[in-house]
Amino acid sequence: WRLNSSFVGADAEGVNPLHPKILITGSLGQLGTGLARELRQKYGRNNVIMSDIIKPSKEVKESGPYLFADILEFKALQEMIVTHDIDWIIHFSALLSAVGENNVPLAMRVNIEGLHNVLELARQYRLKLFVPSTIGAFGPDSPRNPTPDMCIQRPRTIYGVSKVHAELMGEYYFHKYGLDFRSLRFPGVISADTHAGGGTTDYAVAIFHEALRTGTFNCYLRPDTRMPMMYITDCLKSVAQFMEVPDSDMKLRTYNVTAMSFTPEELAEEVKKYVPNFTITYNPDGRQQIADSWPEVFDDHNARADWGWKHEHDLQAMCKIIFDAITPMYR
Ligand code: AKB
Repeated sequence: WRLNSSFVGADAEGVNPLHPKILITGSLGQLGTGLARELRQKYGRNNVIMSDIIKPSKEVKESGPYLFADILEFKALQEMIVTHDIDWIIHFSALLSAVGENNVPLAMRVNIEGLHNVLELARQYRLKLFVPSTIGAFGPDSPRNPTPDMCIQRPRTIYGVSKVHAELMGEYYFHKYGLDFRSLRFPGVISADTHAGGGTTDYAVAIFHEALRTGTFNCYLRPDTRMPMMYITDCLKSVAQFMEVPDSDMKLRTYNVTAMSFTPEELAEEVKKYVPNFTITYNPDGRQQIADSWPEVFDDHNARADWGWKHEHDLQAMCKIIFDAITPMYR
């Protein structure tokens, strides 16, 4: 990434606070399509541009603007920001925990170099920047139950290290340059219609379709592995809400948010209510070690107190919504 000093001081005059123009990077991952839908409802279809390096489906193409954007190409991103008059970046491009461990050099490029590019562009063009963080930003030395916003963060995955780096860099840019950097630390996010892809919490996404398709599920974690989780609708709502929080209400730039905590065993019990003959087996692999270093219960009381964060779905409500939605697909 390169600094282009001629743009330092460029400002975002003319930003319409009611209709900001938003660029979502890595938008074909688990969260991008849903967030684009939510933000387009609020700010207008053409004000939210989805981007990624993969070919979009017909539905994505028809839903609103979509552009090719490689997070590693500074100039191309710069051109996109100028041409499309971008006010906010939602930076979703990242390799998740398990897949990152399998390709550390790529994770460093995407998660660290990519972040440097958007940080610098956000500074130069005075954009509001959201970068998700994660329970993976904590490690074996952090308190695990509960894990507060402020505590030791010494993660042991490249994903976690890159997210701590993002938190620190974003906060540094906020203090040094006044960049409007915002970050939420998400737990495992559970969705039924989008794939997670490469995470440690993904068993809780895969289990629903597997249960209906085969009646069984082979879990890569031990039955008692407790991790914080959240239904995707709550997650997307937290981002949309957080982007609008006035500066004066934000005591932190990076907040924990969560909804529930459960183990594979507890989730399997819930699944059995909808798939009575369901059976689960446990074959822990390398992801167990990652999960064992992560929070079991997340403390998000600061988000609740400072800007009114409130989840809607607990384990029971989430399972009902998911099974109601996907069971007809298997009849
Ligand atoms: C992962 O498991 O890597 C992600 C996360 C918790 O950030 N879902």
